[in-house]
Amino acid sequence: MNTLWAAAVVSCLVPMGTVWAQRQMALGDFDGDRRAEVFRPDGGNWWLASPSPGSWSYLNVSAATLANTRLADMNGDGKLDVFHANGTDWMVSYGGTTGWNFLRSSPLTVSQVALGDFNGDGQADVFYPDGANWWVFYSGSGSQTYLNVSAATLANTRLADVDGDGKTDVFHANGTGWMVSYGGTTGWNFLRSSSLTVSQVALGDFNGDGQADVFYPDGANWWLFYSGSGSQTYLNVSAATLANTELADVDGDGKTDVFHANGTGWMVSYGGTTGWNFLANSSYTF
Ligand SMILES: [Ca+2]
Ligand SMILES: [Ca+2]
Ligand SMILES: [Ca+2]
Ligand SMILES: [Ca+2]
Repeated sequence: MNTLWAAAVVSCLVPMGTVWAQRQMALGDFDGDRRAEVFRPDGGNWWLASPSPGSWSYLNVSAATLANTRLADMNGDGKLDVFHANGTDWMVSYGGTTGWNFLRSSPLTVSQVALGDFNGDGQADVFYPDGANWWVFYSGSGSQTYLNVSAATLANTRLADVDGDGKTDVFHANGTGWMVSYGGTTGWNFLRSSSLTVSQVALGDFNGDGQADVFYPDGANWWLFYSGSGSQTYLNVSAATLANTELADVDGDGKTDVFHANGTGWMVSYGGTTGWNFLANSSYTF
């Protein structure tokens, strides 16, 4: 597996849905050094900061915000790109530094789609579940292609590489169990019984084996379900929740870290197992 782009794709796909849309900043690897940067659109410009020391650098001029963009590696160069849907067209800014490049016309907005690499070519594809079937637009520019028949939507799924083959899988929680469709093309494969829904968990590769694990912060402790099928395993003691954290590889070792912003500073728990490591003084939060 090409871990470079896989890490980039995974790191940006974890946060989805309304929480993501309301966020003011997001983490991802924009320069291809495997370490995540902090991306912040302010409605007029895009800004980028290393988690430490956290000082902002100008990236681009654009009114696009997290509400109408998604971060993914669209051209497979190992650097995150900014995907944008305006209601009539899809477009991309490579590395967040170029102007808009046209991908295709589409009335679909970012709230209706999610990005993942379903064919494993390193380029993120656009996933669109319409309530009856799943569709994919390869590399964001391809024609609408049938992927599978399923009523599962973005509200009860998450995209991640659960089996570590380099292709994005569809993780699904229905209130009683977790299941996965490998590459989005297979039927449901049972992972484990769980009452936890996708809004309570986030996916990341905490042990660096290439398989996404399920992270569950309950307000007092962090728990992990390795590869989505393992037993509930204690990870750390922390009151930090999904609302004030984001999963990203901050130090570039291939293992997902927990980045936390508390209103006065940024900190990180490496692999989710260490105590907080101070990164920067910053009032910027999610
Ligand atoms: Ca980086
Ligand atoms: Ca790229
Ligand atoms: Ca692809
Ligand atoms: Ca996979």
